[in-house]
Amino acid sequence: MLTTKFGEFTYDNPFMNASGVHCMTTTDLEELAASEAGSFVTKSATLAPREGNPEPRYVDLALGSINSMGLPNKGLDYYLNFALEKQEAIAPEAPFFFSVAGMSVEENIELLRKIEASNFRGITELNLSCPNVPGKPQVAYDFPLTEQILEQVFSFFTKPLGVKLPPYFDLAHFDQMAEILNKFSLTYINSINSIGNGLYIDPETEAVVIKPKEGFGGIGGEYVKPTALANVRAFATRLKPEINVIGTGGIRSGQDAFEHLLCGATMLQIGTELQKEGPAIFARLKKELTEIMTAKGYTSIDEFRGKLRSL
Ligand code: RRO
Repeated sequence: MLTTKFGEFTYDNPFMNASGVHCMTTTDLEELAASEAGSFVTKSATLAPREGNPEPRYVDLALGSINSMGLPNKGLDYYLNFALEKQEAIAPEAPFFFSVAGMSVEENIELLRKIEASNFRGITELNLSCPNVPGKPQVAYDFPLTEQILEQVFSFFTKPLGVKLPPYFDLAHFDQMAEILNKFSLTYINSINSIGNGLYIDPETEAVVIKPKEGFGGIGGEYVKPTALANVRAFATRLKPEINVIGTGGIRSGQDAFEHLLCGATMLQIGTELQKEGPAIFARLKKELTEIMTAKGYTSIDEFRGKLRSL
């Protein structure tokens, strides 16, 4: 009932983690592989391991989360070794996702060259939207730079590739970014990363709640669902049909998942709510989405995907 075709691949269901949540270590990744998730993605990797920003750097909030992790990760080789070791055990028609996030254009190219040269047979996600490295603006808010990076990448990279995008807030920006993305053989785009540089205040202590960047951090969870739905819808209606859309942002229930699918998403990623509930969330989401579809008389996701009605 929840079977999902994504590019040339087929997954048991559309649910997976959002990169950054429950995917830092091989133990985390093994737990996702053993869960009811349809697939999973690794923490965005840099060439060298990084400690990330000082703690506290992630806080759960009543309506979501705020984070300024600062790209802590164990380095490309750690995740690539895991991927090469484990990919055989996973059906070739349902490979997992590998996220990379270089701190410069040159680092992004080097990361992707290493993946290209390896035996990795999965899907690669280039994160162009990390909001939390002090002094490094998000690449995907710089349109000419984004185009330049993609031109370089597609001059040598031949494996399935997607990009993780930040939220956009203006129809002109959706138009401009979609025009750039449509020039390339992308397998997918993933919308959205956290809404960058929000500020949460604890009124009791009169203080911010995370230590890095004077408390500024990426916002996720319930706060961001309308922005995420808008970005999924905007790109699903502007991108060429070969480019799939992964919907990420504010999915806590089967209803939220259903709405992302109506907007045109193909796979669905869970960040904040996975952090709060752990991998058992995937069984719950599958059950809730199945119940909604059954109540509406749908027997497959394809019957309603992208079919959001206008007034
Ligand atoms: O590690 C982080 O601070 C982080 C990253 Br790379 C990202 O892409 N999105 C986010 O909310 N945090």
